Amino acid sequence: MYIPGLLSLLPLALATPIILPRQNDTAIAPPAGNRLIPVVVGGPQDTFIPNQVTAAVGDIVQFQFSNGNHTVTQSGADTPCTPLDGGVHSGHIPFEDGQQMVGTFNMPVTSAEPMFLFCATGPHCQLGQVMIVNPVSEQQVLDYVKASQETSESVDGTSVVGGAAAQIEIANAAFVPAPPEEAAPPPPPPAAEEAPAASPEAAEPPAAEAAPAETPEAETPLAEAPAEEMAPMPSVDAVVEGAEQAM
Ligand SMILES: [Cu+2]
Repeated sequence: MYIPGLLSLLPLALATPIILPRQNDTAIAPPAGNRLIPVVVGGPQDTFIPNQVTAAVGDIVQFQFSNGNHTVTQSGADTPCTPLDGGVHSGHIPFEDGQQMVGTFNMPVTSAEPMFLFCATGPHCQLGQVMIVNPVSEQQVLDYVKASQETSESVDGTSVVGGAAAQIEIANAAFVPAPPEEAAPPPPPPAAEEAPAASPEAAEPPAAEAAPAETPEAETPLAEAPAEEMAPMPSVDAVVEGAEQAM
């Protein structure tokens, strides 16, 4: 009675494929549900980068907030730029010039279904600062961006839901911050309006004189010239101006 029962399992065991780990793979993806997926929020432009990610249940999307002041806020598929009831909201997380720590929002992925996210700051959503976790297609991302751009304004989120705010060192961030914004430029001198529009170009020293000096080097086969003795590379401007002189 025992043995026939065991034998009856044999066909099932033989039919089950045996998957051996492939140890020669150079890059072994971590198991699903165990990944930290970085997404950069803001920066020189009001964007999510990337604006679509594929995540398994249990993965954590780590939003890293670059320059500006942004949110990660969940909307419905058909209600762009408007918070979904009970949806994820990070609150507004700023990044200012010189900051050495980067604000993050770690969002555990709880569903493999598409998840629609936008930034609720000002007009950022209308500018296309939206993304989808687990989109069904690239077209769905395009459609969501376009639908967001067609809205007239965003609705802000309220309380922080669906993740945890934290910080990482900027050296470990997935982005390089935008260069510090310069102080407001000084007002133009009063006489500026009378100056011809072309005066800045005319005031530049002509670079054409440098071009003829390059000619002998250009005729020398590069391979024979030791690198130490080569003349410095002409600037792009000098090359362009030299070419213009030759025409
Ligand atoms: Cu934003």
